[in-house]
Amino acid sequence: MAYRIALDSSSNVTALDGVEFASAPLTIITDERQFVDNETIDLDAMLKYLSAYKGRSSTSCPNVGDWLNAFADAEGVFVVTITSALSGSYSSAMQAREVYLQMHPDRKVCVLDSLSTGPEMALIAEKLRELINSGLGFEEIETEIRNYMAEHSHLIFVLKSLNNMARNGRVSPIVAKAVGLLGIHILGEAGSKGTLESLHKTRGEKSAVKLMVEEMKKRGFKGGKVRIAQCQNSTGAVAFANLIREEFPFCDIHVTHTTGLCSYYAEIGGIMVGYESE
Ligand code: X90
Repeated sequence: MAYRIALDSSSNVTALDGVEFASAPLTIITDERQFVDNETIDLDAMLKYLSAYKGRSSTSCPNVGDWLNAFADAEGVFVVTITSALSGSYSSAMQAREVYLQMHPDRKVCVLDSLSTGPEMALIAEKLRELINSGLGFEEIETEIRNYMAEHSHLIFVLKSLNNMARNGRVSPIVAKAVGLLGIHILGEAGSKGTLESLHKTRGEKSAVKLMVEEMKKRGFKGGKVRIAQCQNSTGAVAFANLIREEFPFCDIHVTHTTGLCSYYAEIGGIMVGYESE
């Protein structure tokens, strides 16, 4: 059976070597413009436009058709979505699954709610690729990946602004109130129910990245894989990566940039980190 991996664009993953892969786009919407989070998006132009724009803005998840396009014609599809606690992407992928299985009753589609987003989804996709290429059957892969997601993959992040999260009601008013204060960084994680949980409010990025490493270790990080997505903050991301390497010199770390959806919500300066625990 030929397998395919489909992620929504909140993963920031635009290509995945060695396996069939597709991304289903989310969209960033203002009263005047729309930015579809696919390979055509001009991120610098979007961020520049948004920082000058004073009106309403929001986002929307992939629709059923977008997901069906991402499934293409595969015999077996593994789908990973952004947390269902904050987006309709999971529910839309489940509807696409129904349609797909009606058209092709002999095929298989497994839709996984990441209860997270960004670089944790990238880790899940990499693990799926490893499982697929090791020749396991569909159900075995599903069991293994659910275990990986429940026990070993995590998301932690530091953000300089939560304006767009607050504006769209995706974060509690208590958390939202703490931001906007000059120089305050919010350190948070994807909680077990798939919502944003705030861990620390701290002044200055240096202390924020240090705290991030400490929190990772508290959660069982012992030098496993680390995937970083930054929004116009490669300096901060590299400083954080170097801090990890001081303690874990052989750690497998990759730094990329956020694409449209995560750039909109993590905002300029944001650093998102997917990591593995033992
Ligand atoms: O369906 C939609 O319109 C998408 C809504 C997405 C809302 C959340 C995006 C979060 C992006 C911000 C930091 C990480 C928060 C993680 C919480 C689990 C990145």
